[in-house]
Order: sequence, then structure tokens, then C-alpha cells
Amino acid sequence: MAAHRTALITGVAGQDGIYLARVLLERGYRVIGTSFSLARHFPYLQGVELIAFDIRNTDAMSELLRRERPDEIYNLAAISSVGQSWQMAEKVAEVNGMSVLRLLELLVRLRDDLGYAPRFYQASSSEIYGMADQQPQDERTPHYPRSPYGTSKSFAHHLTVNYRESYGLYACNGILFNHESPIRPARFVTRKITRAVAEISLGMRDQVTLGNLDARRDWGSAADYVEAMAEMLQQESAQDFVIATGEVASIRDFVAIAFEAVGIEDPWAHVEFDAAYLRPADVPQTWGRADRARSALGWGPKVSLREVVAHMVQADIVRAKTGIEECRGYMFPNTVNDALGLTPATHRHECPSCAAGVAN
Ligand code: GDR
Repeated sequence: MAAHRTALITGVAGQDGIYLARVLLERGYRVIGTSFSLARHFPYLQGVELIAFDIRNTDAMSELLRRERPDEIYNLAAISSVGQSWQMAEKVAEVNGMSVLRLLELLVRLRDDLGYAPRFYQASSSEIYGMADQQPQDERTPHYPRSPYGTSKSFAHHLTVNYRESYGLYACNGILFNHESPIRPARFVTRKITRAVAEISLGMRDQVTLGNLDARRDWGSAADYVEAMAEMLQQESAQDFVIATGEVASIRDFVAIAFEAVGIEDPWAHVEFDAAYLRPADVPQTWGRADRARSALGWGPKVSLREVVAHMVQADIVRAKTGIEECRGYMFPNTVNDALGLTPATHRHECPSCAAGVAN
């Protein structure tokens, strides 16, 4: 069914864009990706047709849609850091909120003018729930965002529902709870921890400095979660889906699991607290119930938190040993294993994922 279909992924150079592009290419799609900067495209996006523009540039988006007419649009472009969103609240509202409104408006216009009606996926987030009383959270839980980021995602979420109901667009929200991988940037707590643990295990440093250790998150695997995104656009009609594991762990638990993965028995000798990493308001717990996704999409998480953490730590050990920050081999546990024995001198030449720059 996917043969000869075209997908557009906005924000393709982020963690989810990279994993999703791979899934869609494997399914036979032609994949077009936009990013405000293409600096990070190598070595992850081979096979993707890349276009650089800011998601706020509606003219560029209009021209792209008119020219390429993708069948499916995955709107992943966003400022994704909750912690930094207080420092750039207005920009976050523009990029994560207003851009979605403009894109939905454009879709209505294109349908009315040209009869062109692509399916639309909006990257919503568990951050829309924030302080919501209901635990676990599902598609019916009322929103109570706790940051400019969460608020912008809530705005875009409601608009996506509203444009579906007002204009009959096939538009849906994927309400993804935290999902991690070795290509998660280190501004997020998980990768900050796994990188530090790898370096501590190799004697390259001694400490990691963190903020709130009591926050609890429902953490899954990015590689798992992008499969659900692709499924959401293959349904008979559009609806919103929570994607979560249903298991919760604290930052403290995450630290313990990561140190355990390298056999260090006293993690707390290596952890410092700095109030600079506390947020003006935090979300004490996210906990999702993905029953709808399980029954309608046949989706369920395949990878446990322990496995995700082990994979991330392993990739960070290879990074620390070889000094090579970006390698396609880091994306999956079997290919990171291939890279484990490599040295700085041999990595680029012998790593099957780096050699010739392609590992399909
Ligand atoms: P989150 O992810 O805000 O849940 O959003 P993040 O990893 O940034 O924070 C998780 C929790 O860890 C606490 N924390 C720290 N956080 C960071 N970044 N750095 C620290 O040093 C630190 N110490 C403790 C935080 O206070 C927080 O409670 C992620 C993003 O990917 C969003 O884009 C996405 O929508 C949601 O997940 C679902």
C-alpha cells in the first residue's frame, strides 16, 4: 500500500524524524524532510530528500506542498526542550503553536482550491497533561500544562482536533510520552545521564550534576514510538492516540539503572545537585495508558526501559572511546555492538555503519 507514496516529515533532523524516516523508507515511501538547519543530516538521513527552511515560513511550506503533494505529513518540527522553554516562551509559542495553526489553515485552503487532502500527524506530547489529577493519563484526560512548551503543545493539539471536527481533515495527534534513544541530545536528562555514566566508567570524569531527581516519567523507546506514528495515518478515520509504556520510573531510578549497566555500585558518590537545573514549575509524574493504541493500531512497546538505558550507555561508551559523536550504528543495539571494539583510528574505516556513509 505504501509503494509510491510520499511522506513529508518536518523537523526531520531531530531524534524522532531520523527514526521515522528510516521506518517510512523501509516501507517503500519517498521521504521528503524539512529542517531549519541541515547540519545534522549526516550520517542519519541517507535516502531522504532534504529541504532547509524554518517551519514558520508558510510561503515555503505552501510552495513545497503544491509542488510535491505528499500523501502524508508528519509535523515534528518544534522547539522540544521543556526546560529551555521559559527562556524563549514567545518563540516557542510561534514555532510550536502558531506554525501549526498556519499549516492547518494551509491544508484547508489547498483542499478547497486543489482538492488535495494529505493526512496530517501532529506531534503532541504528554506535557499537555502536566499537573492533571488523572493517573494514568489517556486521550480523555483534561490538559493542565506546566510550561510554555506544554502550553504551546496543548494549543496545537486542540487546533488539530478542532480542524478535524470543523473541516473534516484527516488530522490526528500522537500524544507521545517521553521516548529515548542514543541520538537524544544531551540537553535532555536521560542522555545527560548516560553520557556521564559512560565517561565515569572510563575514568574520564567523576561527577554528573542534576536537578530534580524525584520527577517520574513514563519512558519508552523512540524506535518503538515512531512505528505508532506511521500507523496513526493508516486508519480508516483520524483520531488521537496516547503512546506510552504504562510503566513509571523516577530520575533517581534512571540514574541507578544507568550506573548498574556499567557495574558501578555506588552511583550516589558520582551525583551532585545543582538548583540551577530546577524548573520554575515541573511535572511531578507522567504515566500513560495506551489502551486505544493497543486495540486500534495493534501497537505496544517492544523495548523495556532497562534495554533503552543499556543501549544508550553502550553508544556513549563508543562515543567516548572513539570521539565520533554521530554514527548511524548507534541507532540500534545490534549495530552499536558492531562498533564497540573500534578505536578512534579504526572507527571511520571499519564501522559498517560509517563505511561509505551508508548502512541500510
Ligand atoms: P521532559 O524531558 O521535560 O520530560 O520532556 P527532560 O529529559 O528534559 O526532563 C525530564 C525530567 O528530568 C528533570 N531533570 C533534568 N532535566 C534536564 N533536562 N536536565 C537536568 O539536569 C535535570 N535534572 C533533573 C526535569 O526537571 C524533568 O522533570 C521531554 C521532551 O522530549 C519533550 O519534548 C517531550 O514532549 C516530553 O519529553 C514528552
